[in-house]
This record gives sequence, structure tokens and C-alpha cells, in this order.
Amino acid sequence: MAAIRPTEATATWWRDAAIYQIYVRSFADGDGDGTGDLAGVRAKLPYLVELGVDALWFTPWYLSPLADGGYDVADYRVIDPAFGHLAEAEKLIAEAGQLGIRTIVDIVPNHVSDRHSWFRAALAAAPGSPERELFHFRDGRGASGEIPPNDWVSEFGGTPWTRLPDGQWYLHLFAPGQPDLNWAHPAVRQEHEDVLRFWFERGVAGVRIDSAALLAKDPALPDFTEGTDPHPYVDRDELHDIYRSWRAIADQYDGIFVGEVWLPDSERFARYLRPDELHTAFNFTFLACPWDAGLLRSAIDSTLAEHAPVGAPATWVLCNHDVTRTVTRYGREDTGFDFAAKVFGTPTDLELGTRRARAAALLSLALPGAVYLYQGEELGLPEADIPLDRIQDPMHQRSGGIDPGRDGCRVPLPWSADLPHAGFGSEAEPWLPQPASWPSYAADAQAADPGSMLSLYRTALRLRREEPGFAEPAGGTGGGRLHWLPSPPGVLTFTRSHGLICVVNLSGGPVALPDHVGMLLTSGPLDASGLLPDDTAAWLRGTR
Ligand code: TEU
Repeated sequence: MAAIRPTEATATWWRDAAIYQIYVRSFADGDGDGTGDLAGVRAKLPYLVELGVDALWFTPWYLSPLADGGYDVADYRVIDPAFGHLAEAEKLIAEAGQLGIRTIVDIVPNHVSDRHSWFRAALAAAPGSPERELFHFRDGRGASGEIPPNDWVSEFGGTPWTRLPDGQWYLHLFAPGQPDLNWAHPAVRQEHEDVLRFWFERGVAGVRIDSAALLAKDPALPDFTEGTDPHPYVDRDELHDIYRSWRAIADQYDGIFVGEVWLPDSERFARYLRPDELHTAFNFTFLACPWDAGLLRSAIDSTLAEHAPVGAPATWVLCNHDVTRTVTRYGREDTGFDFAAKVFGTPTDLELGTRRARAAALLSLALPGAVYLYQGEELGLPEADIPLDRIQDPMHQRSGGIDPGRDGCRVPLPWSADLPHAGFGSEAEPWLPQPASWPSYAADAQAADPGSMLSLYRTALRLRREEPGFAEPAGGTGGGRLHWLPSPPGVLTFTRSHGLICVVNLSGGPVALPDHVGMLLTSGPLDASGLLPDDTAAWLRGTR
């Protein structure tokens, strides 16, 4: 195992951390049942130390019927038995901490599972009962209440209302197995504050807040009209009082929050990042941005501009468990990302996508702020084609089969090229089928290859930690600073501090490197003339 790194007690670790997202079900299978688990994660801690990450974000590991990959929580105080048990989670948090790696858990406050005790009690209670006040139950419209209470559309497609035998409907912005909670009810607020304390007391360093802009609803649950302000359920002002009360709890434990805040309005996005609310939020503008120099520069500039006034560090993320993997996205005609645009059979050039993903890795790892890596990103995994009869994601079903869903970015990881199931687990078939190509991406083979994606990430993360040029200059605004340097069209060149330069060539042809005295790392080889090829990035030691 690599050297034990001290867990520096700095209260600002999260401002420039490299945080690795673990989708437990697909990370590593410790007991051979075909599903990833905490034993598998514990066994891979040396790998994560070697990779050089500062924290792990676990997607929900709680008791769940998996109607939505665990984002349908039945009990926050119970680890799903498929993953292990609470004592094992506590051990994992402690073991990782001793290795200098912090733990972030995932809270899903917008809804619970339909198996949660609260919802089961609400189903058993009559319309109008107090149990139903914890959720959004309403009578339908029409002569016999046969029309849903309003015209909202589910995030997964279709109506977000499901009718019960007693005639009432209940609201679920996502799948029917995810009834929305009524955040105007004091018991809902109290329970989530208790859940935060429960996990902070078990040593977690942070919490990712799922669907953070959706919790509060207009109590009238009115029909939605485009342009309605405030929106009946997105980004409502009531949210900020909730997050201020959560921040007061987190501050008692030096805990941090990262919000999943999908909001195109950067001014409203920044409101979640005020000093008495969330510490950080995911930057989906950058994630969804097409592979284009001008658009990427605008995304970077707008991100830093919106964070600076509130003193929050930016976050940089290229993929997660919801979006098409970067290698595949960047190998397509449309290199951006749009949930609504996903269809089967989009032509993809994986060689081109991989080259661009390598360059994007050096770009995102050079930018000021925190960076999030999604498991398998460091292996250069592409989006997998899942056989229709194996697709589990409700987004597929609820799109009428048009959307391939998200399973393609959730395929169990390849660890060993020569073992069954690419080393994911020892016995049972993995819960999602692995493509025939998976062994060629295996971590053990890549670790031995200096030109692999894994070696690139390991080296880049090491340099990011060691090179003073990546650190925030003292007295930084907190939002992070970079200085753009003159570049040919289609080339991004910037410096952070100490003369460190990052250059990314998206121009369509080779370009000369800026003046430099040293080469730290490139995402691919220079050409025979020493020029930086297209879709390639370099970290340089500048002349100043
Ligand atoms: O995703 C949130 C989500 O999918 C929507 O907020 C969407 O991002 C937004 O409307 C932009 O179109 C989170 C989890 O990451 C995802 O895995 C879950 O399925 C979902 O919430 C429900 O918990």
C-alpha cells in the first residue's frame, strides 16, 4: 500500500480537492454476488490512494428497492444489505480517513422510496390523514378525479402523478417509486437534519445534495406555464432557508455540502453558494459544454465569474452516473450533453473521443477549484451498449424506449484483464453485462502502461498536488483565478501561478507550444516537428 498520507486538518481541503465518485453497485464486488459492495471498496483503497484522490463521494448506499439505482431511499440509517452493513461503512470511512481520503455521502431530500416507512404509512392512511401531509397527495380533476391534479411533466418523462385505488394521486417528479416529500412540513425538515447529524457523527466529511433545486413546491401545485416566476417547483426561494439551517449543522462538524443544482441562470445558481448555505455545487455548464475552444472558455469564464462574488470555489466535472461517458460524448458529432437528446445508435469515434477526453482531463485538472472524477473515467471507459432486455434505468422505460437510459455509464468496472468478469467479482455475473472490450480497459493492464489513461490521471493528480502552480494564490478570492494567455484561434492557453501553463489545442491542426522552459505532462505525444497536435493538451513550466 502506498505511503499513508496525513489527513491534513485544513478546513479548506474541499476548495481544491480531487473527489472520486463511487457508484457502489458497479465499483467492485467483494463477496462475488455480482453486485459491488463496501468490501469491494475497502479492498480497492490502495488503488484509490495510488490514484491520488482526496475524497470519495458515494452515491446512495442506503436501503433501497433500486427503483432508481438507489436514489429511492427506504432508510437513511441502514446500509443496503447488498452493499454491507452500517458497521462496515463506519470502518470504511475510518480506514479511508487514515489514508488521507475523506468520505462524502449522498442525500436525496426531494423524495424517498415508496418502501420508506413514511410512505407506507401514508398509503395505509385515508385521504386527508396526517400521514399523507408528509407528501403531495391530491384529488384528481375531471368528473371523477381521473385527470392528474396538474400538468407538470416528470423529470423522467410522462406525468409525475400516480393514482391510488382510493382515487387520490401522489406526486413524484421522478419515478413512481420516488414520492416527493412535502418540504413545508416540519417533520420533513427535522428528519433530514437528523440524517445529516447521523452521518456527520459517523465521520463523513461532506454531503452531496441530490436534486437540490427541486425540494420546495408552490403549495397550490398550480399548472406550469412557461416563464412562470417563481417556478412552481424549481429553484424556489424557500430552499435557501432550508440550506441555511443545514449549513448551521454542517458547521458544527466542519462538514461540507456539494449541491446538485441544475440551473442555467448563473446568478440564481450562485445564491446557493453564499457563505451560510452550500460550500460548492456541481458545474454542469462545463460538463455539458461541447468540445469547442470558444464555448469552453465562456463556460470557464462564466463559472469563475459567478463564483467569485460569493467566494465559493468552482467545481469541474466531466461526467457522473447520469451522463454519457466523456470518451463517447467527445467522439460524436454533438460533443455536448443534453438529457433529452439521448438516442440509440449515435455514430461514435472512440479513438477521437479518447484523445479529446485525455486533453479534457488535463484541462479540468488544471482549472482553479475542486474537481470531480467519476469511477472509470480514469480508465477511459466508453459508454456501453446495454442489451434492451437488461436495461434497468427508469429513464429508458419512461421515455417509451427512446432514451437508452443511464446504465451505459454504470457498467461494473474492469479491474483485471485476465480474470472472469474482468476482475469485478469472483463468481456471479455482474448485475449489468460488461462489453467484450472491458478487459482491454482493465486497471491492472493500464497500471503497467505509461501511456494509458490511468497513468495519465495518476501523473496529473500527483502533479496537481505537488506543483505550487496549481495552488490558489494566497488571498485568492476563493472563486479561483486563472489568466488567459494569447493563443491562436481554437487554442486555450492559461496560467495559474508560478509560471505554470496549461495549453489545450482544439484548433483542428497542430500548433506551436507557447514559450516554456519545461514540459510537465502532455495528454498525447507531440508531432515529429514538436508541435502540439489537435485535441491534445500540455502542462508546461513557463518562462515567467
Ligand atoms: O439527478 C437529478 C436529475 O436528473 C434532474 O434534476 C436533472 O438533472 C435536471 O432536471 C436536468 O434536466 C439526480 C441523480 O443524480 C439521479 O441519478 C437520480 O435519478 C435523480 O436525481 C432522482 O433522485
